[in-house]
Amino acid sequence: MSSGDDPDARAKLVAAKQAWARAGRLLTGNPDPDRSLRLPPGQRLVTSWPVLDLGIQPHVPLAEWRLTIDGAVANPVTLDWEAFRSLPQTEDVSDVHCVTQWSRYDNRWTGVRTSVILDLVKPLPSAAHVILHGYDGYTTNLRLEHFAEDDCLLAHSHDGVPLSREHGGPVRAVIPRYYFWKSAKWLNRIAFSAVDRPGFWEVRGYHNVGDPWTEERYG
Ligand SMILES: Nc1nc2c(c(=O)[nH]1)N[C@H]1C(S)=C(S)[C@@H](COP(=O)(O)O)O[C@H]1N2
Ligand SMILES: [Mo]
Repeated sequence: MSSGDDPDARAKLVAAKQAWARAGRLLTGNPDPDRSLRLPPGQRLVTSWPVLDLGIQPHVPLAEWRLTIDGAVANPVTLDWEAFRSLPQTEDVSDVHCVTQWSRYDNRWTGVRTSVILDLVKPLPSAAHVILHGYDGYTTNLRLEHFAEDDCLLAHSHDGVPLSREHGGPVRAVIPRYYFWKSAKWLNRIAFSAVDRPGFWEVRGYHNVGDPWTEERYG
């Protein structure tokens, strides 16, 4: 569903998704707040891995890749690839749930747990929100406690293979308990904040939190 570098196609894609949000499309009205089902309401399982983004897929050579972590933290840092890879690495298997209705089970991600990042930068007591920024200009916002959950990773590999450019390599966020739009690709900045800053889709009608089991598709 990538719209390439065609700004017209890109505008149409964004408009179509905003219209879905306005119409409340895909809502089943049968929430599962206890997460008793593995497949959240209104989702269908796929085995492929669709590509979704704004149509800009930045190419970031490892030598040029940087991750800045700043804002309401005691110890802001900018990591290069070597510094990132020397942090403790973890593997975690989790499911992906995209708001456009597809879910994909058992994704084996490798990377750095967000808890490692929190230990490194030490968020100030005032920090309550986390804003993820991609190299394509995309942003998405999370509550700090959602970013901190133990299955959240800054991932560089999927099923043992380095993340492809289209799926957000060199590094993307993986926030499995929320819709996949929260999992920023081509990650280049993580900003901690006392105030919330709704991101690209959040200001265009998507829900601010995005819990798939309670169908928080649209805000
Ligand atoms: N930087 C960036 N991250 C992004 C996006 C984007 O446009 N830019 N799209 C989001 C959306 S809407 C989805 S569904 C997932 C898609 O990830 P995939 O292409 O690996 O399936 O990436 C999310 N992360
Ligand atoms: Mo999405």
